[in-house]
Amino acid sequence: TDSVQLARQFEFVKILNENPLNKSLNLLGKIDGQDAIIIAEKSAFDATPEALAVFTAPTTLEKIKENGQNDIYHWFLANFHHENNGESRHDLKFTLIHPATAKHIAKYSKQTLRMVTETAEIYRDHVKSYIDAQRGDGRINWVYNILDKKKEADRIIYEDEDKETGFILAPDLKWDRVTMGSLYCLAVVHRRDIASIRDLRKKDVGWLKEMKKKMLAGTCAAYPGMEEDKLRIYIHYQPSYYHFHVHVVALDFEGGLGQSAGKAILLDDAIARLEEMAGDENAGFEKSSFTYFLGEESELWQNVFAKIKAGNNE
Ligand code: M7G
Repeated sequence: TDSVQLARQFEFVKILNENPLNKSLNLLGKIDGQDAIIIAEKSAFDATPEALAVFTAPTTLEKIKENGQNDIYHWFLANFHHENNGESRHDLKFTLIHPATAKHIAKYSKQTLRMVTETAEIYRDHVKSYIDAQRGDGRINWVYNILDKKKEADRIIYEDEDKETGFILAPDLKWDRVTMGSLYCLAVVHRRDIASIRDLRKKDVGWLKEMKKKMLAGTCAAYPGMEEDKLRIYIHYQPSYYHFHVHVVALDFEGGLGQSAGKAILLDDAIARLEEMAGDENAGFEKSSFTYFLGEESELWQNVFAKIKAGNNE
């Protein structure tokens, strides 16, 4: 068609924008001496045999390169379509969880989300015991592997070794460690007595502020070109893993639900809330309400909030 002819005449001038999460690319070019723009987007996965071949056909395994491993988690870079792409560029990143638990299967399944408010009473009567149980069953072994330097030790970006106030900063498994626009690192604290934001108290403000400063400085030192005010630092409530950790992510990166209201809380906002809180240094988030979303497949929804909702509707 005429349109195809037109597209074929596109002469590339420069990249206007690129987005690693949407896999989109905006290009400026010329056709017949006039400016032209191409807005390109990689198509979504489909479930055809060809699309799934890289995971189902062992013969394609040689194209897969390990990019990290910790406990039951293995992450890889791979070339999907282009045989001739060589080592230069991967076009697929994937994580393997094995053996996966029922909780993993629930977390990664498509599901309806529900907004809930966790009052201090609901936390005390239902959620706290759930969180305590999560900490016991090996689900955070991967965190202890990082803290004990049994895994990922070679990729630590920064460490504050203080056992009370220190932490280890390392790339998150979500990140390919190459694409600056999707920079994603994780700080895990050395102390093991904080399961979530619920356990933070006014007396923690000092080290939390220091931690934030060191996370910013450590990330920028490790990745030249990165600047402190191009980073977003937040925690999750609810998190998937109940050992206190903080996310540091490129501001450009559009991280979907993990960055949305109802899940992500800026570390600075958490600190400010603590500072403004009435009470002595032992006052903390125990008395607060938190509003967030849950998937219907999650235990918290099924065992706590769905029942509360059913009770309210009786
Ligand atoms: P979260 O807020 O507990 O859960 O964050 P989320 O997955 O719902 O965001 C845990 C973070 O740790 C996530 O960003 C994960 O990608 C990351 N992560 C999980 N595991 C199992 C590993 C790991 O073994 N190594 C590293 N480096 N990061 C991990």
